[in-house]
Amino acid sequence: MLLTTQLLGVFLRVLSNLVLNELFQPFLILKLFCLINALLIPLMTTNQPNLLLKVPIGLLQIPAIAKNKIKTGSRKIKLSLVIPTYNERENIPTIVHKLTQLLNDVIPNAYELIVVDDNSPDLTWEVAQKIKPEYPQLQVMLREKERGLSTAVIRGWQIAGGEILGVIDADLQHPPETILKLLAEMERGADLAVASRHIEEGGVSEWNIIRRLLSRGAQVLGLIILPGVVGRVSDPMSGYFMVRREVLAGKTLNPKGYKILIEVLGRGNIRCLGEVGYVFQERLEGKSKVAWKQYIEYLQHLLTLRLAKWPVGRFTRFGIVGFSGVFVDIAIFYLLRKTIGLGLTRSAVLSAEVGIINNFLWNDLWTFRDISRSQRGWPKRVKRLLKFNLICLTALIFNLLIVNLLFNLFGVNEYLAKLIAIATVTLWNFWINMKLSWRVTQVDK
Ligand SMILES: Nc1nc2c(ncn2[C@@H]2O[C@H](COP(=O)(O)OP(=O)(O)O)[C@@H](O)[C@H]2O)c(=O)[nH]1
Ligand SMILES: [Mg+2]
Repeated sequence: MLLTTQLLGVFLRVLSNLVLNELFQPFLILKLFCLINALLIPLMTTNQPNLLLKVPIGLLQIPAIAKNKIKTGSRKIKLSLVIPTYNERENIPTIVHKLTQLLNDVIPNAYELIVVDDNSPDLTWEVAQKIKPEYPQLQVMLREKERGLSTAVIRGWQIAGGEILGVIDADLQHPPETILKLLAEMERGADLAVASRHIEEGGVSEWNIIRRLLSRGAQVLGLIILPGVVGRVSDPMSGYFMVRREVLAGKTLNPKGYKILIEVLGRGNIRCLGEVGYVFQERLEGKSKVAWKQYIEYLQHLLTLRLAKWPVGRFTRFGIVGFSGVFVDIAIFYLLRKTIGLGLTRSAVLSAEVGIINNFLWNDLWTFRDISRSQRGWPKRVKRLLKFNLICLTALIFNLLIVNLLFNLFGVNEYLAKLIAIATVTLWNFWINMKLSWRVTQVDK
């Protein structure tokens, strides 16, 4: 396509030159020479074996249609496998060799290996460049301005030509043979195929108890903060997987640290999942780059994804409605006490109930209107009101418990204790009501 446009451009320019030539005959040959050069030089350079891939800049977004079709010409790429590297000069020739052997058997010419190196001090990228003539499927990207495993993988995917995007560590801790099983899962229709240490045929080689605990601890933490994401696969910490381009296309990714799979699970439209077992091998060459920083980044990453999934608009409306309820409650309390002269407890109970009904109506008409509209009819509305009432009652009990606990047991200032209780109870109220009173699964079809 680009070639056609370029040729058309040249044709038009030549044509205009010919017209101009009527006036400037002596320059024609020189101009033609320059134009042919302008066309040929970029074509020649993209075919140069020692050319590094251009590092994409800007947002971490995967295009829906592969951008590097020019490079690969008519060759259709099925799999683009990124190999992120940092100080892996001893490992890179072996992993490239093994992967090439395996993939040449099943999808010759229909795959590419993309090494993304973050300017390793041991010059891994240079080693990869040197072996390129032996491996026509190999390409190398050298990043000098960015650092980090997850972003390296995405930068590689951004320029990839395949419909399936994959990642594998360079250090041979991910057995290359498993790549074929992953590919088979994708060919069976999976949107995401993950190599897992925690299913049959999976495991870790010689991990000590601390390392096992840290790995499992990270998984449990993920399950607490992001159950709907982390709980979808048995090994959410895996860095060895394949994903279909279309499930990520157009999404803005924002991973921190090492756990790219969590980002893919959290932001991708993944319906069909496949898992294959593998044993995480010991490193023979080079060193792991994992440090405490990666654990902090992991926690940050989980929280960022949690926030991105939080229904901010709905929660804001719920908060505003809750605030309006306070005024209704106080106004009714005042009326009952001053004008009717009702007793304190009765006034408090009645006014609280009016406040609850006020909140219910606004939430039903505004906060959750999309859901209540599809669950019409008074019986359903009354059911929602009863649930809402019940949840508010549990919230009141919680409120009392928290204030007492903070004030009496931990000696927290009573107003601060009350504020903490209100914040906690509002969150609880919102969440439980969303899950029970205005449940999306009850929507009438
Ligand atoms: N491009 C890039 N690759 C990295 C970075 N950190 C680690 N890697 C690569 O990611 C893979 C896994 O890293 P490693 O330190 O072995 O993690 P571990 O196996 O969990 O200990 C290896 O291929 C590393 O070379 C980084 O900052 N940038
Ligand atoms: Mg490793």
